[in-house]
Amino acid sequence: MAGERYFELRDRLLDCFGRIEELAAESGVSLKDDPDDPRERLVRNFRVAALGEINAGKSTLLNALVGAEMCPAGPLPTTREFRHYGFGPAAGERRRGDDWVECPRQHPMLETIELIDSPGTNLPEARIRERLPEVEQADLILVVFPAANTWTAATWDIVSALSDDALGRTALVVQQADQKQAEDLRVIRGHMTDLCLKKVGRELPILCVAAKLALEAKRAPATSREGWAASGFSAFEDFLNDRVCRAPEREHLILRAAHQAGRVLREVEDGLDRQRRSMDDDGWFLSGLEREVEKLRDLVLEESEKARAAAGRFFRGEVDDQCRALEARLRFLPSLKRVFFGDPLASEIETEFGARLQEAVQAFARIEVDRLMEECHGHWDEVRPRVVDRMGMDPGEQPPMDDSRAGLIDRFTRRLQRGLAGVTTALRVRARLDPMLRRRNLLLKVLLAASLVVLTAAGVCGMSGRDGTGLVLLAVAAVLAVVAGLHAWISARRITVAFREELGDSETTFESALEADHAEAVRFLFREYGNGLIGVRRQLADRKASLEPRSKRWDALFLELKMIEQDMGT
Ligand SMILES: Nc1nc2c(ncn2[C@@H]2O[C@H](COP(=O)(O)OP(=O)(O)OP(=O)(O)O)[C@@H](O)[C@H]2O)c(=O)[nH]1
Ligand SMILES: [Mg+2]
Repeated sequence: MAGERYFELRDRLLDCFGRIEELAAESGVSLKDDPDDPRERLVRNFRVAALGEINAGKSTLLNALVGAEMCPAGPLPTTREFRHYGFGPAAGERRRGDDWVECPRQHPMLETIELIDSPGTNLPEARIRERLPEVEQADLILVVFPAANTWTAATWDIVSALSDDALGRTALVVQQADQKQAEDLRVIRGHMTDLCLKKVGRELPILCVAAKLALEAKRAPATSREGWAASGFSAFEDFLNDRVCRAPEREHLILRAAHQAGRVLREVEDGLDRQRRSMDDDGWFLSGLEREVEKLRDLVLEESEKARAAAGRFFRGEVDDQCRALEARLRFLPSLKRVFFGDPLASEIETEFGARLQEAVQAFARIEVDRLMEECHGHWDEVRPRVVDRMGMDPGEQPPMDDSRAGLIDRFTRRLQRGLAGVTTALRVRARLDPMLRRRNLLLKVLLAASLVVLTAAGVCGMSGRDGTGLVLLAVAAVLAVVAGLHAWISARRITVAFREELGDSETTFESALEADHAEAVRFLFREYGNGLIGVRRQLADRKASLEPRSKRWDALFLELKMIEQDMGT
């Protein structure tokens, strides 16, 4: 098929160019607008127009090209309007004005070469000149003369009317050459060349063909070998092929399109390079932010001594409360009851103290989490606009800590309470209280028992009439009871003071036991906070990963374009 190689190259180039643009769009590379995109004209099919007098054989010539009876032809004036044959379903035929018909046909040749048939130049109603600007757009204008009459004035007038530019794309065809001898044709050529020089001042290519024979040969190739040879159509098709492949304007267009594709490809390369660099920079920027978070965490850890001092205050408060509770329970009457029915006070105080410390730690955790979250929010408010501004990604309005505030407090508390178990054991509340209480109870018991024994003896003396002895013993019993009361009061104070002192000394034990767990809890909270940036890192990694296949596509397109350029040069 005429121009097959050219159209194959053109289609490869257009396809490659399209994919280069797709890659540019996907890579976010904005391309400069080219108001003079050669592809608009390149994508247009090659157009061949036939002009000439009635019965010159225009329609038969075009039919011979496609090898089918596509254009109506006959001995009477047949073509009465311009008929433009392009590729498409025949049902799409439609008129454009009263002298132009668009005639789509499913013939494969029309996919690349379109044909324009015209009414005879000497047909009275034909408005050839009016349509001439449109016909001049064709890539090849064939002016057809019947071999029997190559000097029809109407047709030569049209040749004279063609623009200089269009003349560069014009050839004269002597049709029905089978009706003339070779010698006659030689003379005819000579006359036509002279006439051409006279009319337009330049020589135009002249081709002699017998299209009817060529058409018959194409339709029945086996039986018409001689007819094909006599038709001179091979030379005509070679000429057409050469025109399609070497038409200077088309050659120029395809070259420009190839250059433009190369330019766009370079722009894409620059764009991908820029993106790669900017992603590396973004990576550094993120590392900077992560270091900031670490610094903030270390600052918080440095200041945690203050926070632990606050925890110490909590501890002191609890010790005071517990001492007051202890003192109240060591009063004389409650003590009396415990002397005779057993004394679980030490274990009660230990359990209560443990529970109060748990509560204290929880309150401390609440305050700490609030303080740390406030720090994190403050930092996030400052970091977020920087990330949006720099990377065009929004890391979210809130620092995306996995847990809610309640969850964080719970985890923080649990971590601190791990250390608290050790503290409670180290404080040995029960072990400290127990011996003191036991000593006190023993003395109380002895004093009260002695008082009771003496009281009983006083009663016996009274009953046996020894009133003097009875009274003395009664006094002794009273003294013993008073001593027991005094002992209860004094020992209660002493135990409370000793208890307070011993627990007070444990404040540092409490603080240092919290130290490691508190630091770990702070680190854990900041790890959660720092995870907010992991989402941004992940997005950055995805972006980076998407560059890899694009770079590979770029390489493939580069090679493809080079091969097209090489094929264009051969
Ligand atoms: N002998 C011979 N006759 C031909 C040849 N080509 C066309 N004819 C005949 O010439 C007549 C006119 O052919 P068309 O192709 O219809 O001519 P046309 O220029 O399209 O004519 P209009 O459409 O009327 O303007 C037909 O009867 C064809 O059979 C040829 O190569 N040799
Ligand atoms: Mg015709």
